[in-house]
Order: sequence, then structure tokens, then C-alpha cells
Amino acid sequence: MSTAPVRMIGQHSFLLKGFASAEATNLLADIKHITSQSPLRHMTTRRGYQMAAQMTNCGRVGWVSDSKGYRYQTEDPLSDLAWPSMPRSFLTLAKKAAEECDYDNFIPDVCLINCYYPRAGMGLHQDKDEKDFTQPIVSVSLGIPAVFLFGGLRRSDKPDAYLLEHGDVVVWGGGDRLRFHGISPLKLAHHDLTGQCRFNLTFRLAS
Ligand SMILES: O=C(O)CCC(=O)C(=O)O
Ligand SMILES: [Mn+2]
Repeated sequence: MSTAPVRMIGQHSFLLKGFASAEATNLLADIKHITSQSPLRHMTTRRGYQMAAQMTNCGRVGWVSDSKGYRYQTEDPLSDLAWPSMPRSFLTLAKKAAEECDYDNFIPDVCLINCYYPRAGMGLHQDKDEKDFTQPIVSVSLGIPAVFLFGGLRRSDKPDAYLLEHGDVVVWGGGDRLRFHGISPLKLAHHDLTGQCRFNLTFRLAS
């Protein structure tokens, strides 16, 4: 049982302040290990635009974007090898956060790792490349702060803004699973554990 304050940000969406703080150094060590095998890289969109955040993955599959579009695949396109396996620390935290929000039996098969430096952000989008929308999304923030934009089911719905700080976890699912969301361009900041970077770990069941 965690003592982290839980804030409802939607009918099926929760902000768990500081939920990952105690595990942060372990998570960061595991990120380092993963990126030594599958480095962070700027992916491109189908139209050839470079994404602002750098990305990599661990798990059975990884999310990729290139001239062929968005998809999950079992190999890292940089190496044609399998993605690094999901570390125990990641899986334990993701399951625990999901359970805290009454999403039982969440077993993610992918963790997308995003790395943002100041001025990088992510435009409003839906996470809809997964097969099973009954499973939630668990999203962990580490390092410098960012503003999370949480919109509605239509792109035109005005998003609410939430400050995400080191150790915060957002969980959304159920009727909120396909809500538009994004990250405002980050302000210049420094965090003792990550320097000028914000890491985001996004856990999903893709297949
Ligand atoms: O960085 C974040 O907090 C959100 C990332 C995200 O929405 C995604 O990777 O799909
Ligand atoms: Mn997303």
C-alpha cells in the first residue's frame, strides 16, 4: 500500500505524485543499461519530420516511427536485434502503479523511453497503435519538470495542464484510454540525477 497522494484527473485517470521517487535511482541505472544496448535516437514521422524527444524501447516489442509510419516491432531498427528486455524494476513499478488505480493484472510488453531536453515537447496525440484498449497506460516522469496536457476524446477538446515532476506517475485507461495528450515544450531546468533531461517511461500492452 502506497502513501502517495492520488489525484483524479479524469473519470479513469490518475496522477500519483512522487509514486516512483523511491525507485528513481534504480530506474535511471536501468535506463542507462538499456540505452547502452539500444541508444536513444530521434525518430522521424512518415512525412520526414524529426521528433523532438529522443526515444528507445525495452520489452518484447518497441514503438517505432519512420517513413513507413508508426508501429510496434520486435527488433530495434538500428541493430536488427531484439529490444533489451524489460527490467524487473520497470515491471514492478508499472504493475504497482496500475494496481493503485484499480487496474489489476496489467502486464506491459513494452516500455517506450522518451528523453526530452529543454524546448522539446510532444504534440497532442492519442496512443492508439496497441491492440487492446482495455489495458491502461502507465507513464513515469523522471528528471526535470514538464507540463502534461490532457485533453478529451476529440482533438479539438481543450486540454487541462498538469505539472509533472520527478517521480510522478500518470495512469489512464477505461473510457479515458484514448484521450488526447501531449507535453508542452520543456523549460530550461536542471535535476541532480538527470542534468537537463526529462525521461518519460510509457508502459503499454501493445499486442
Ligand atoms: O512524455 C510524456 O509524459 C508523454 C509521452 C507520450 O505520450 C508518448 O510517448 O506517447
Ligand atoms: Mn502518448
